[in-house]
Amino acid sequence: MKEYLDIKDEVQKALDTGKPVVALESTIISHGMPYPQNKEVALACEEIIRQNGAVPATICLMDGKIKIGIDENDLEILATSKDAMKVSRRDLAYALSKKVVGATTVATTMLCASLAGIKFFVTGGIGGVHRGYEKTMDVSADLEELSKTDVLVVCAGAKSILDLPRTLEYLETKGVPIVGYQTDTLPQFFTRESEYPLRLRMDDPAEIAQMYKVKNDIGLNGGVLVVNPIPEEDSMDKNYIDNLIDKAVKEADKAGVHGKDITPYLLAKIVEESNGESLKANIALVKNNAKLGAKIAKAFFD
Ligand code: PSU
Ligand code: MN
Repeated sequence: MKEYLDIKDEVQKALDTGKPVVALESTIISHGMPYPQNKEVALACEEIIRQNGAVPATICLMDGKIKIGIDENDLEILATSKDAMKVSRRDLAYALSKKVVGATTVATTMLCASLAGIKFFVTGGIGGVHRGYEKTMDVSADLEELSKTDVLVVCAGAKSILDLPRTLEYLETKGVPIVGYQTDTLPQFFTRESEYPLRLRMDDPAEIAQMYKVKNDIGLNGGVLVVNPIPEEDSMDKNYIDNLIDKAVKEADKAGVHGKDITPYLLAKIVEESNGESLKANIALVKNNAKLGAKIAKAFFD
């Protein structure tokens, strides 16, 4: 396995000396945001993680290796490449054996982080049960990964491109704890609240770190999902964004987009239709998650 891992020195050193490391995914860079904002956000998140006392490790695939921690040159490739492969769990062996440039999803980033011994991971939104699931059976591999891989994931909830109640049910069935950070309802990515109540709430990063320690101590397998609402000043008007997402979902259906292409298609449509306003919100919430993720990781090792 080691021959497939290319761990940056700084990251390896932090892992060896019991310092907090926070992983970041690359699908958000290659397939989630346009250039150059994708690159700017990736750099900003790494900086925020450092400022909050942890070492960042952006994860991707290059030259037949899983890169754990990248440099600016790698980032430029991920941010500009038109044919970076969106790599979910099922694509991982293929992408490594073919030595393609691979952007890792939440599922694959969790898996790779855990192979490297990283316990914390920050992203924007996770995949979930798609709307129209009854017809398509489209459930993101992210949920299955959360059920079996020991990584704590910080996100801003999920977008209503998904069937949110079914996503919550799925995670409950799979035994994934969802911790609302300073919230009692599932944050809906662009907005802070939703009508979907959460059962677990914690208001302090140290409390979350403590819970994660207990989970590890008792050998409970699987991830923890921490949902962190977008900052008040960056949140969008709920009606406006919900309507726009409804429209995008209908257009995707009409255009026959499905499978792994549907999430990137919807993300791009939403940015386009909102004239970039949604992108601003997206950037703000990812940075906000980077800060919380680093704080939890730091508290875990203190
Ligand atoms: N949702 C977002 N932004 C994203 C993604 C999802 O709001 O960037 C990306 C993540 O990488 C996630 C992936 O893991 O899309 C899910 O894709 P799928 O639904 O095909 O599993
Ligand atoms: Mn899918």
